[in-house]
Amino acid sequence: MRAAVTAFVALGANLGDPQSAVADAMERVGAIKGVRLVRQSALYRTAPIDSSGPDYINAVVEIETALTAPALLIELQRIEHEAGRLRPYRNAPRSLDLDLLLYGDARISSEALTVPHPRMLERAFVLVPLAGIAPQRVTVAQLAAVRDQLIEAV
Ligand code: A4P
Ligand code: MG
Repeated sequence: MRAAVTAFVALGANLGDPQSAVADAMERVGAIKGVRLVRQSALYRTAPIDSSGPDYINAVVEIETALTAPALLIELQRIEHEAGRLRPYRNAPRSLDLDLLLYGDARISSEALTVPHPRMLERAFVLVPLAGIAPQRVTVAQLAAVRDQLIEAV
């Protein structure tokens, strides 16, 4: 069996009942075969960034996984699909968005997958929950750079 890799997944939703959608998705991520849920952040209410509609609920989970990054992405997309995710246009309001933030120390740049997630450093809705569960992964300067974005723990 492959050695387990530590990875971080960001969760976001702003349609329907986003709090339940994110809480439920955390459980579903932990239930993927080949994934162990190590830590889950608090849930945060955040103002939409480059997006429209109601406030988002965001969170981050740390996992250990025996899956490759592409295999993990497929599982995350299956969970999005099961949550009723539609993709009418980029950054549309969504019932559930799951993004792979970090996969060990891997740098991946394929058509389907870019890791580390290219926009994670611009976003308080990623950095604040990530800092809550893995403070060594986020610097004070990175947090300072997004401090104007509205975010509050639920
Ligand atoms: N893809 C490439 N790299 C990755 C990765 N590391 N993780 C590809 C996940 N997917 C990755 O994603 C489009 C394609 O990105 C996928 O087919 C996959 O192969 P998508 O989820 O279908 O589309 P999207 O959500 O519109 O794009 P994306 O890139 O997830 O959007 P962003 O940039 O993440 O922004 N404001 C608040 N407050 N909270 C939010 O959660 N989210 C967004 C989404 C915008 N504003 C937000 C929030
Ligand atoms: Mg996405």
